[in-house]
Amino acid sequence: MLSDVIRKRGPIKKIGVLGMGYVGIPAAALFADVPHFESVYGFQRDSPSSGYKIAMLNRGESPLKGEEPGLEELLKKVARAGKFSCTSDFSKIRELDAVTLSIQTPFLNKEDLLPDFSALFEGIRNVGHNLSPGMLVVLESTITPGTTNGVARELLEKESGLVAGKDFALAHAPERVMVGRLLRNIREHDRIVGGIDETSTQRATELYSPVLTVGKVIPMTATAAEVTKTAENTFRDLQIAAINELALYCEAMGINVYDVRTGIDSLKGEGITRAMLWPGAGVGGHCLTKDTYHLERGVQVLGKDELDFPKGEPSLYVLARRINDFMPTHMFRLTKDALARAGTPLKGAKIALLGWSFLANSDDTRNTPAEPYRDLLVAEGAKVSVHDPYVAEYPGVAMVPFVEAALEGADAVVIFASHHQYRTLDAKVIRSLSGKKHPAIVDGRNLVDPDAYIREGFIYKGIGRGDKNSHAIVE
Ligand code: SAJ
Repeated sequence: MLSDVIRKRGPIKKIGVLGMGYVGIPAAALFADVPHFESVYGFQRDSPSSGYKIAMLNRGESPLKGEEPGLEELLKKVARAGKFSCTSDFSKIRELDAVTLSIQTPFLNKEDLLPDFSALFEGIRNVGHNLSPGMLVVLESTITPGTTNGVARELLEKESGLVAGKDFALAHAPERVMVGRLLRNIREHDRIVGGIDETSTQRATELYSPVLTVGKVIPMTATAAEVTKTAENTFRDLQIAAINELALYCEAMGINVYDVRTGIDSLKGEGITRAMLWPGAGVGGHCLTKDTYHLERGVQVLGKDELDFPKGEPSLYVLARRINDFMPTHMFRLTKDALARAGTPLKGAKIALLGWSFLANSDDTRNTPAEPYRDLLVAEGAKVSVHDPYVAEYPGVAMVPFVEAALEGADAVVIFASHHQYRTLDAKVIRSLSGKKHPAIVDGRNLVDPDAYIREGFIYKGIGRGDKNSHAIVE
């Protein structure tokens, strides 16, 4: 019986975390900070692109560049205390009681719903190869429903020769972190814990409970945990698509979506929530841009003969993805229209693109909506100069270190991320840097006051600002 094997092994003391990224690094540091956990290994492949993290982490330094309150201090503390170290030697997994995997699970092809599990499978094989009886394996990555009990279990059993649920415990405990608040999210969000059986759920609960301050463990089956995670991101994406569509409607009807949003949001009380999110220039990141497809694939694989759904109708969730993926194109059209009002052709126009990362105040550029937007401009012969206080370089993109350099001679200034550095942008200063009679300002995050720019002779365009987008030009 697995419970006997685990009882013989005793309480969890030594832990390993595979994948030193936005999820794995804070998770490992928090495990290492638990007094009754003896030691934590962070496992990182010593690859040309990310091997540098190993030495940094062993010095107690965080390789994450965005603002992460408390992470640097905690890493220094646990590294100096000798409770946390980073290695590329996966054979050390043999010494451990529990291993978690926080490895990226992008999609190869969204149309065919084909996920790219190559990195995750490599991690699972490394664990399987070094698995011993009584160990706990937890998948934290967001995965297609059915993966834990399916291919992950098979791979571990094949590599180890052991049997899940009999010789070792296996669970899915999806991460729920957002860049900029990694430690707080792990401590304060409730933790979904889904074992392949009751004993696995209990063992995983033993691992996560000590890290939680406000949050509590919510136990369920492994597949329910996979659906919970993919669905919560799918629903968020759907909420964003709903307000983005409303923003497009408001532009067409000549009204301000933010007035409407305030109105709808005022319906409170009686348990009524009208959780309105915010329209914008697009949805990026590693999560909302793909988790819908994990859910879609899950129902196709697990529920293929059971699903009762209106014939020929598209998935609401996939439609939401398409609406959110359309927003960078809409930003392109707003830019083109604004320049046309100034009589400036796109070909040869200088565009200052402010904010390359997908989220405000972060360095995370995964699936940034700014990229498809920039590509559309470049295809039309525009010259795009990109500034982001958190992103110094990006393959194939001309990043400039100072915002003034991007604004110099700009025909249009376009806001894609609402970094707090941009909150103090001044219309007069930008006008003089641009040197144009009627520069354009295209606001993808409702960051600027339209009137302050219109007064200075700018041509203003904003997502959802139908009330301003056809304003009279001030000469
Ligand atoms: N966005 C909008 N409007 C909004 C909110 C976000 O346009 O009202 C855009 C953002 O600009 C960004 C994208 O959507 O480009 C994603 O933003 P996000 O705030 O959802 O950030 P993520 O993707 O890092 O975080 C989500 C969160 N999921 C949910 O809240 C259900 C987080 O809790 C998850 O841990 C994370 O995905 C993940 O790792 O799965």
